[in-house]
Parts: sequence; C-alpha cells; structure tokens
Amino acid sequence: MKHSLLSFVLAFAITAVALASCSEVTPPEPYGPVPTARQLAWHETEYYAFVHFTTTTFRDVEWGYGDADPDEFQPAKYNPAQWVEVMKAAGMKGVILTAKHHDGFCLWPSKLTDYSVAHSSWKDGKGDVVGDLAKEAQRVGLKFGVYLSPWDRHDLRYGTPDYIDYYRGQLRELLTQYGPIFEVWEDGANGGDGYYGGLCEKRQIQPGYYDWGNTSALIRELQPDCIIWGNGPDARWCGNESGWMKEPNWAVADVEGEAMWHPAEVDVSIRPGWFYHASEDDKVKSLDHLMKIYYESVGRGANLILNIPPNKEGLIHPVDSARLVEFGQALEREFSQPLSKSGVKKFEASNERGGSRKFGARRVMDGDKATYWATDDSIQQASMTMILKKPERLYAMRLREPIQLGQRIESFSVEALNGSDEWQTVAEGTTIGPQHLMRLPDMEASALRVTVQSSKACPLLSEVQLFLPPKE
Ligand code: FUL
Repeated sequence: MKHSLLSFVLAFAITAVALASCSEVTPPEPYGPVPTARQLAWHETEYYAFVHFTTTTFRDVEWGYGDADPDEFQPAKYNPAQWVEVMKAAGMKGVILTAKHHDGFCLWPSKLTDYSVAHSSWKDGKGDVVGDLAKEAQRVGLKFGVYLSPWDRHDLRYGTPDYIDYYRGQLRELLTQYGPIFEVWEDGANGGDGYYGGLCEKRQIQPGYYDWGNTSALIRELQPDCIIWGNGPDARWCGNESGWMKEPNWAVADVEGEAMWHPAEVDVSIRPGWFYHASEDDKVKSLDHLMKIYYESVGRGANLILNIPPNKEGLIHPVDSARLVEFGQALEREFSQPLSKSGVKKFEASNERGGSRKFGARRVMDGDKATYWATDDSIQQASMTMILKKPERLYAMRLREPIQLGQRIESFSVEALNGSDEWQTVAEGTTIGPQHLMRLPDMEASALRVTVQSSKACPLLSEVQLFLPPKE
C-alpha cells in the first residue's frame, strides 16, 4: 500500500512538472518603440570609419570655401586599398566617405555639376574616389556609406529650390551606382558664406528649406536598408564631437513630437581636425584615449564613427595607421578572455518568467542574442546571479538588453562575492540598451550578481558576459 501510494505521488509529480514545462509561458510584449530591421543591422555595425577628403585637404583648411580649382585635387600616391587595410586592422566594420563636403567638390564624376573629379587633371578626369572606395570596402568586407553635405559653398543653385533637386539628383547617383549603402550622413552645418561662382556672398536658408521628408522617401525608395542619419528618421547625432555618449543613453527619442527608436552615433576624429593637417601629426589620439572613446561610445550603447583623414598624398599617414593597427590589437586583447558557460556552476535569479527555463537566467550566457532572461510582467526590480566554478579574476563585463523588445532598464548594479559572505559593488550604471561595457576592479570573485534596480517594464537581459584579464 505504502509502495503504491509513493508511486502515485511520484507519477503525479512527474506529470505536473511535464505539464508545467510544456505549458506555454508567453514572452513579454515589446515595450515602447522598437528598432526596425535596418536599425537592428546598424546596431550590429557598431564601429566604423569616417573619411574626410576633398580639395580642402590640399588647402590645409577645415571648411573649403568652394573656390578651389578641381586641379588642386592631386593625391599623388592615392591608394584606397591602404585605407581599408588600416580600417580592417583597426577592427572596423564599415566606412563612410565625404562624397561631397561643404566646399561642394564631388569625389565622383557626377553628371549634375562640373565641380568634380571628372573636371580635374587628376587621373585625366577619370578618377572616382567614391567608386574606388566602395569597391575596396566590398573587397575586404566593410560596409560602405556616404556623407553628402547639404550645405554647399560652391554651387550657384544653393538657396533656391533647384539646389534641392540637385542634392536629390546627387543622392540618386550615389545610391544607384555604388552598390549597397548602409548609411547616408546628412550633416547639420550651415555656416552661411561661400564662393558661389565668384559672388562670394552669404546665403541664409530658411527652416524647412531642405524638405527632408521627401529626401528620406527617396533614400528609402532607392536603398530600403540604408540608415538615414542626422536629418532622417533612423539615427541621430550624440551631441558632441569629442567621442562620448552621455548617460543615460536612451535609444528612444522624440522625432517631430513622436517617440521613435532613434539611436545615437558618436562621431569623432583621430586628430583634432576632420581633414588632414601636417601640423597635427603629433596630435593623433593616444591608444588610451581611443580605448576610453570606445568604452564611452560603443560601451554606452551608441555606434562609433572614427574619422581617419587621408593626407595630401592620398594615404593614411603612418602615425595614424600605426595607431589604428595598435588600437585594433588592443580591442582584440581587451575582450580575448571571455568566461565560458562551463566556468559557471549555477545561474540563479530572483524571478524567472513563469518559472520557465526558456526565460531562465542561464539565457544570458547561451551566446544567442535572440534569447534572454525575463521576469514576470509585474516585476521591475530583479537580480540574477552567476556562481562560478572557481574564483576568477575580474576584468570587464558586457551587458545587453534584447532591444528587439524595446529598451527598459533604467539603473543597475553589479556585485561580486570574494571569499567572505559580503557582496561588494563593483559597477553601477543607468541604461544598457544594445550594450553596456565596463571595466571591473582587479579582484577575485566566486560569484557575480547583476541587480536591475529600476526598469520601465519587466527587465530582460540577453547577455551578461564576463571577461577575464587578457593574457600578458
Ligand atoms: C560637421 C562639419 O562641419 C565638419 O566639417 C565635419 O564634417 C563634421 C563631421 O560635421 O558638421
């Protein structure tokens, strides 16, 4: 009798467990605006190069007035293959070129103006920097994008409706002749004065002049996957040009009164200027500075576009290229020792959605960004703990939210257990979004706990990656 009762109880328990794990625990609903597919792909691009190059380079100024003779563009050792090799070595995933800067000179043979490489004695008017770089980028697997300055200090049409047609015509050329374009950079500068065929006058434009809505529609039509940066709906400026994203960093921002997924991009130059100046050869940013920029941009959930200007010869200067190679190696080294899942004895959480393994804490280390640890909907504060197999020396950590479901977490802390029973706070932060990177104090830990202190909706984490110190 005793025996049969036991088997009955056991059978019941097994059925109950089986039922519980079979019953569908519904995933959380998205919270607020979520990224589009093109924005999700853009977040993956993370870190890429900016190339400022035009006649301005040869005049040693920052903002060309628009009066340079096309023949002044003479990069004697021009070699975009060298540029992309450097970018690859630096760990970059793409490149954006100033197809036209404020001086109005076009680096491709535009049919819509005579102010371009086609009218320069360089390469007998057969040059095409946009085409060459697009090809080279594709060869080495970098995404390619274009900067097309709305402010034009050369073209006589600037300030009239004809100029808007001209600008859109140029976009049409760029977006139909050079393969996939991952981002169009619509710069915001409008300084006023310019050459304008010798008139040398100030041209002020009225708000609404550029009619960005219709330009965005054209870009969508020609390249549906392209990110429209700046005046467009897809990504925004971080607010400074010194290489850092302010915190908290919310990807959701107000665009013309509507809350939208509109993430930030941090633009900064490896030198003080955007264009090459020999006088700045000794002012190339140090390795430490570049690493700080990386942590404060990519590490704060923004994208980083790092400018590397070719010199008058048409090459990336040796000081810059050496620094970039060094930086690429430093980045690899920085994240070279991730703790593998097998280094974790146990994952625990204060709450796991519906008690389901599908949303369990161990999801943060399964190497799949699509899966995540989630809590029940009623929860806005929660913690998850990783008990390590053996004490490990801390170095750095990366957290990610599954942003396909929106951005939620407002503040968090990371604590470590080292020997005693006392948890010690090793990091604190506000937003996470696509990622949050942080260095941790040099100490040993036998367990780590991530606590979400406040969240706009039930918190989700798709990755908690611990990095051990790089090997010497
Ligand atoms: C600014 C421009 O005025 C600079 O010359 C540079 O192109 C920078 C990236 O954007 O608005």
